[in-house]
Amino acid sequence: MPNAPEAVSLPVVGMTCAACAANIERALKKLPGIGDAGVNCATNRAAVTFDHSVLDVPAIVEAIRDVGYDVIVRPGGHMTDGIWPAAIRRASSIDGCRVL
Ligand SMILES: [Cu+2]
Repeated sequence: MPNAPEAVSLPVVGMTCAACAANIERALKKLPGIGDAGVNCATNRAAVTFDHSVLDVPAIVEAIRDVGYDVIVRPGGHMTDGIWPAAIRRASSIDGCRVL
């Protein structure tokens, strides 16, 4: 019996335009165990469904970091809006796409 797919919505930092979102989406869809990946650069969210027996959240975060962006993950796995301002300031040092 296959495992039910797990869904996460990760806060991504460093995206500046739709091409950034498309880059991340493409990288995520290459991962084994990915059901679907939708990245929204306006909300800075990556919504991913995946098979937990094949893939886990750290591997997803790693894939996003591999293409040059970052994900806000707090120890314990919970993410809150309160940590956004500092994270967004830090994101300005990430070499993302600046061309619009
Ligand atoms: Cu971009």
